[in-house]
Amino acid sequence: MELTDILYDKQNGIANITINRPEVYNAFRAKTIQELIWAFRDAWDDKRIGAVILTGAGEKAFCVGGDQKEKGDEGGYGYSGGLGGGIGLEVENLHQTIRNIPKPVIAAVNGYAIGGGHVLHVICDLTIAADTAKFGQSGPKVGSYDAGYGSAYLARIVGEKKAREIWYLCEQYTAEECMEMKLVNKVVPAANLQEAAQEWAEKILQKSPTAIKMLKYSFNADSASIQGISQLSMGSLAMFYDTEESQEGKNAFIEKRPVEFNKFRK
Ligand code: S0N
Repeated sequence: MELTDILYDKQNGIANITINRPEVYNAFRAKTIQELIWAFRDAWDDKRIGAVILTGAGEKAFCVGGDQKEKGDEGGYGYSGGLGGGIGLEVENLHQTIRNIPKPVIAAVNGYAIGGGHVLHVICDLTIAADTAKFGQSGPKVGSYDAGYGSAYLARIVGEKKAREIWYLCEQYTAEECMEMKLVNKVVPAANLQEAAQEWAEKILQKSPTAIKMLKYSFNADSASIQGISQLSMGSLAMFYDTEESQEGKNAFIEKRPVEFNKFRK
């Protein structure tokens, strides 16, 4: 596959995947998601690989979710391949691939992890954050939501009350605050982030691959039912994206103006 939206390399048993769209804070479009799925599957299939590191290019952002500028007037992200539950992005497939790859995935969060970008780090097995990183959900501000892993699995990590706060208020949280709520595993100075992620990946590589694989399956089993919730979420999102309410959120963000949601209250 010709890679335009991500960087991918494999060294010493570690696969490094970097979302490479820094001009839009590493927001993803349909092609980005396809490339990410391809890279995770390649790492899955490669016997030499024992761990994967996911990060973002530049210093500003890990990933800020769906690229609002690529969303079509009809609401969806425009990818017409028929995959992705109708939203135009195979996000649900990507989430499932990160969950199912039988090798730990470490998110190295180098800046903003917002919206669908935040969901990506939530799904990864481990998160190491730069001390400059910022975390949060923004869907309700821009007429969107992830009512699958982004909410249900998040609640398992931070608890129901905190997960509701994160989604209802759409505020941003520092790396230290995320450490307190157990949403990240470790906070390091920004300059040491990639080195810290490599160190943890190397430690994993010293362990029994079968034991690690079975542990990942076991951790996944308890939350496996969320996959069905995730499919429902993406299916409903496809319908929501076609509404005036959702489009008002997207348009206000692109036009850099205050959003006007009040008229949609029923
Ligand atoms: C990240 C934020 C907080 C940064 O703010 P700051 O520092 O003030 O910079 P800005 O000037 O706002 O941004 C810098 C440049 O980057 C562009 N940009 C930022 N985010 C996006 C984006 N998502 N899409 C396209 N471009 C983006 C800005 O436009 C700006 O470029 P210029 O100057 O050229 O205009 C702030 O930017 C922010 O809040 N961004 C929006 C984040 C966002 O709303 N993301 C999507 C949220 N969606 C959800 O939460 C839905 C849930 C979900 O998980 C999902 C599920 C399925 C499918 C898709 C999604 C999905 O993520 O949409």
